[in-house]
Amino acid sequence: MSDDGLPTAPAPRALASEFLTSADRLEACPRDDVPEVAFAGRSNAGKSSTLNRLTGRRQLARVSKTPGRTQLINFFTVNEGGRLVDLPGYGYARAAKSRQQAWGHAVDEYLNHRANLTCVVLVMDARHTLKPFDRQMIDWSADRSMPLLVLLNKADKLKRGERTKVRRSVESEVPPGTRTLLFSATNGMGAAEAIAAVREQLGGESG
Ligand SMILES: Nc1nc2c(ncn2[C@@H]2O[C@H](COP(=O)(O)OP(=O)(O)OP(=O)(O)O)[C@@H](O)[C@H]2O)c(=O)[nH]1
Ligand SMILES: [Mg+2]
Repeated sequence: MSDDGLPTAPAPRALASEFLTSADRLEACPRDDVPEVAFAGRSNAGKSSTLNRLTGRRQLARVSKTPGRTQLINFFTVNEGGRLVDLPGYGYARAAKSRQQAWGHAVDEYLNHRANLTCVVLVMDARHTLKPFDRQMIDWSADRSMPLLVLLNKADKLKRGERTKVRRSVESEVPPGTRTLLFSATNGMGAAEAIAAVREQLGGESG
């Protein structure tokens, strides 16, 4: 029950998932026979943490304080159907240039040629304004009419007033109708909405 005596909507179930495989290039990806929702974003924005939150598994995807943790494209099978895909972060400055380019190439290929990609979840650090990579992803999605979900992660680090400001500012820069959520992989803010949105993209019931 909520404060006003009305029954509260039940929190949606997490997207129970298992690790499937990793790939370092498009040809090494598993068969493209089920829908995939991919998590993209700058290095250290919290893509892997977000995936863990949405799956209800603390250590499904590897998380690290050091940017550049995720170096391969990681696939997770969602038990109720479809896959979640953890992409290496963009802009990990400390990796050797050649390796940076190799990862970037794999991500580009994945995004541009993966036939079963149904939605991109752009994970951003809510404390930073839109960076060039974020703008590129937003434009790229709009050009292809690819559904985009923007998660303003680490919102637990912002005061309430700052959160509202960030959300409005990002909303003014994304195409109308783009879902933009304040989110925290750490404390679960926005997780219910994000789970519902991802489930819907994977072809399941959003409720
Ligand atoms: N306070 C706070 N910290 C977070 C949140 N999400 C992630 N972090 C922290 O941010 C750091 C990076 O998290 P990751 O999930 O590894 O980030 P990533 O985007 O997968 O990073 P790469 O794999 O390097 O691209 C870790 O220290 C996390 O604990 C959040 O919602 N709030
Ligand atoms: Mg990661």
